[in-house]
Amino acid sequence: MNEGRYNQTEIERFTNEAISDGFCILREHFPKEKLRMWREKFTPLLEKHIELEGDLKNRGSERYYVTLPFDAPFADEEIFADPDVLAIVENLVGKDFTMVQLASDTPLLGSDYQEIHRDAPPLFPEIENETPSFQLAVNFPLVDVTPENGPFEVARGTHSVTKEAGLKMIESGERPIEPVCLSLGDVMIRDVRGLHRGTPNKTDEPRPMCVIGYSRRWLFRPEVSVSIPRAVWETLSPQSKHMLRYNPIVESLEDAPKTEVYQAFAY
Ligand SMILES: O=C(O)CCC(=O)C(=O)O
Repeated sequence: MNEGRYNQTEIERFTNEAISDGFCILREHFPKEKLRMWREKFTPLLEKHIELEGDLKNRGSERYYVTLPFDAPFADEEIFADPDVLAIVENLVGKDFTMVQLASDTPLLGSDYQEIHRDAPPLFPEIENETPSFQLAVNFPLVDVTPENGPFEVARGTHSVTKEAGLKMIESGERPIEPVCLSLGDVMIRDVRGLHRGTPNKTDEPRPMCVIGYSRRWLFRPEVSVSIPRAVWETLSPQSKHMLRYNPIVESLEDAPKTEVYQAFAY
């Protein structure tokens, strides 16, 4: 039973919005103070990542994908097991869904427009129909997202048609690609097939956007995972353990992969 901010009717409304548009937004949902603290802890992680990544830059120039360590402050059930978010996630991808990813996307000054893409290949490329949702991204920024600092752009309804059909809808103007300006605390739940792109950050400040991935119970995504330190695992609720059940448990985060394994990201 959902014990969040929203009642069942409101949860159904968000769910229906995500089914028709490919995404829904819960405004002012996560506590700003907590996210400011995340930003403070994230800054040195980003700096270290940039140093290690060198010339790879697989997300485009001055744009970085950084996995967040599953430890304080990021391994926070108030965020990844938020009751409203999980109620909508379950409506969209079914019971026994799994959490497979906790990471961030950050464009810096010098970043550019990405190619319009999806984050997952079609489940059944041999047919011209799309299925209901099977992979979701829950996004929330660590700063206010403005037209200047590189808003994520997405075209409504393109998750439920083939990529080719979606691109035509964008080209004809039937489904324009629109910037999504989220404020600190806002949360977007999206089907990763919605056609989207990153845009240039024209400011001096990084624009970190967190991403939590949730999948249908049968979907295996070897390109992402959450390395869970045993000591953190022991503190988790039964619900969180169930959701995280396919992820590796490590003795220490030192045993987690040092370089990002999620390299192919655009389909
Ligand atoms: O964070 C963004 O602005 C979009 C990034 C993105 O779509 C990606 O790197 O796949």
